[in-house]
Amino acid sequence: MTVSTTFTTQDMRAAILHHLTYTMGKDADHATTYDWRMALSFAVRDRIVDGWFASTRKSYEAGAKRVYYLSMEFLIGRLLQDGLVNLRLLDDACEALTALGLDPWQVISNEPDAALGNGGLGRLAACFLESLSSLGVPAHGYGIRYEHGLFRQSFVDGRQVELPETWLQQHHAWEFERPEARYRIGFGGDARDAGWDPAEAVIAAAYDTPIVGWQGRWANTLRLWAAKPVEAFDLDSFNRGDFVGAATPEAMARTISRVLYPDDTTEIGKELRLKQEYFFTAASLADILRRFEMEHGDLRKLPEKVAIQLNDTHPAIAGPELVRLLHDDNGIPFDEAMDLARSTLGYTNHTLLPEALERWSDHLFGRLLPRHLEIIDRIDQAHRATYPSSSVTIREPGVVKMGELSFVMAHRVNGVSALHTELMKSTVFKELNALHPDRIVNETNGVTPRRWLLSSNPRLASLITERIGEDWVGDLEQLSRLEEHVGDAGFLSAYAEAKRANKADLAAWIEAEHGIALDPAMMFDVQIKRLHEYKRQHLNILEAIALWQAIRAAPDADWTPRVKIFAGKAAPGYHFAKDIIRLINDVAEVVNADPVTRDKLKIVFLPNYNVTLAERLIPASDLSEQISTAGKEASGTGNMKFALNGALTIGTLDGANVEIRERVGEENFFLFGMTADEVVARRKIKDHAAKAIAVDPRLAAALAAVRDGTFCAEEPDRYAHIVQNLSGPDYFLVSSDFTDYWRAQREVDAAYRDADGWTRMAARNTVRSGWFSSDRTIRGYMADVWGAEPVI
Ligand code: NBG
Repeated sequence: MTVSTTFTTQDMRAAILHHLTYTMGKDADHATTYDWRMALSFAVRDRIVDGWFASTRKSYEAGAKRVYYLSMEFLIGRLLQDGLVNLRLLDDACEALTALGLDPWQVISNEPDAALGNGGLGRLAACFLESLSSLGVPAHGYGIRYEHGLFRQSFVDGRQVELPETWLQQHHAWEFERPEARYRIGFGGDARDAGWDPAEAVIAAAYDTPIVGWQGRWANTLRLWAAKPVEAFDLDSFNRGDFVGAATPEAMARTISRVLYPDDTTEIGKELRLKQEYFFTAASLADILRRFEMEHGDLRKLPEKVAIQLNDTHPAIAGPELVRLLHDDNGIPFDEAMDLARSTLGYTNHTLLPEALERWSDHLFGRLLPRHLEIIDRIDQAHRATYPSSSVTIREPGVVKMGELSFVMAHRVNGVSALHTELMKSTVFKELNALHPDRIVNETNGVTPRRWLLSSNPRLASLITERIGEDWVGDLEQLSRLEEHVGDAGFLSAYAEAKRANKADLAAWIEAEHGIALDPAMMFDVQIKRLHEYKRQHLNILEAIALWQAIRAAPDADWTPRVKIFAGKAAPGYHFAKDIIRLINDVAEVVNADPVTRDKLKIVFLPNYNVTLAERLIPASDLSEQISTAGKEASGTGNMKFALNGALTIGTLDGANVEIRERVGEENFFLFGMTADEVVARRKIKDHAAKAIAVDPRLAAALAAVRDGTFCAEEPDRYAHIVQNLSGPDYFLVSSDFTDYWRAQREVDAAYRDADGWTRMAARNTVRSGWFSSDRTIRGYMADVWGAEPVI
């Protein structure tokens, strides 16, 4: 079923022109870039569809176990280049477009970046779908077709401004609407003995996007649900002249799939959010059971044929909903229904931050989902009856705890890095782990090498292929075969040249888009991720301020020129994080204008961070900032992308940094800061921040500059609260880790001055990062959680 290799540039050209004419209804003389991009997308999509059907047929023929990945977020980014790369049609497409007189990259980059996620959790889901397809595992992703993805970020006077994101304003080339796949999803009303009469309902309507794997050998489906009204339109109201009233049902229903909640660590306790969660989970389960019954019939075989993974607690309602479907709707005894549901479900925890473990008021919960609340109480009672000495509860007076619910209703619970999994066992799920010692497993995150190396870093990818052939694309651990080349001067200089060229491209792009000139010889020091106090962008900017002050004090010393590049969004309601963005922008303005330091230190905050920008930045980075307070970053996946692309990490022993360091070698990693245990101990020391500041004059001076308005003369007090925080409570221990961070940064400077030594370290990062492929992660889930097998 491999995609035919006989598809040529000629065929591609004909296919593009065909779709331009008959799908877009344009002739070549009047076509816009959008028309050409859509025509190309349809031409590529055609190539995917045959393999997609074949995969579906094979899954049915094999009667294979299917994996269902339920996630509120799929941060898929652009799909055209992905499709071209995985089908190996990129060269043909570029040649065909060039022959048609077009700039291929202009056409390919016309695609909007589908931002149906906030950050790592959503991007992980997208990498997993691609790996599931590359491995040939029958799988579906299920999520929400948000009309508006994550907000578009711009800066006004250095401040973050949020604008609506409009990816669906243009037709989405990759999706197929499925009018036959519609489910009625109820809310509210009354629970009655083993039943439920919802008071209102909406329709969940399916839209399918094929996700093609490496070499087009397999394609799975991402099914996203849009909410629609049961009755499209209230004609009575309209005829009475009440036009607004007539449109109300539609507007109310649509609200459910209108926007992605712009927060990835704290939950907004909103009714709408709970509705979104139930909406997509219930639609997905109904769809899963429909497919299962068609194929296998006997619901008691569900766990043999179906594995459902809950991506964080957002779909946690799947536990009680599945019990409801099995028991209320299909008459299976309650306890058996509970066991069947548990054997089918797995739960992935992505954070230990207490504010992110969802809790709902039982009042709200009972109002929206009265029958589910009853079921949850029965689950809770059953668990307590089995473990009478335990104090674990799912429901407490006033609240329903989704973390506990997910744990109790899943046969496997996993963390996303070794450290995170151990912390889960010893903190949030300590008691549950003692009751169910085999339930928690670790599945360290990974990233797909197709997008994050082959497609986004073609220079490095070709160098690797030149040396070891191209099997590494489907088996990333083969990168270790490059180990012997790391001693080879020819390889190293080609490696350095690829990085240099990537940096030159990025510099040219930044100059063209943002008018900031960067010298590619400077070290590109990059921190890109959501803004959060635990991720400590403020530690990074404080170090930049201290460095600026040090350079000013001794301008002729032997400084290592560097540019600090930041990108990332803050949740709109997270004021402290937004102030950190503004501080970085303010500092950048002053530092970049300083003639004394200009050639040695630059600071750039690129707006509107998204997957596409990450693909641009990571291949061009020298230094990867992974500086979270130890114990707080569950895993990280950006850290893996950087290491794979030959950026050295400066980082704490947090999340997957620990495993990255173990694999790339401690001599190829700049470690600093307290460990997770030391963090806990340090917090107990009275005045820990003040004590740290008292012994480090650099930190004191940097904070003083922030405090006295050096970066905001027009409003000197603008950042007083930040300084106050870092001098007082400093929960994330920025001040206490500063001194060691400064030390590690100066080691980075020294290492970078030895260009050959640096390249060797960078190359070792690439060569030893093969384990961080999401193919490896998926194999882990298959073996430890799903019991699923590939079908190719
Ligand atoms: C995030 C963690 C990251 C981790 C990703 C993917 C949430 C709730 N968690 O450290 O913060 O890499 O999940 O596992 O978004």
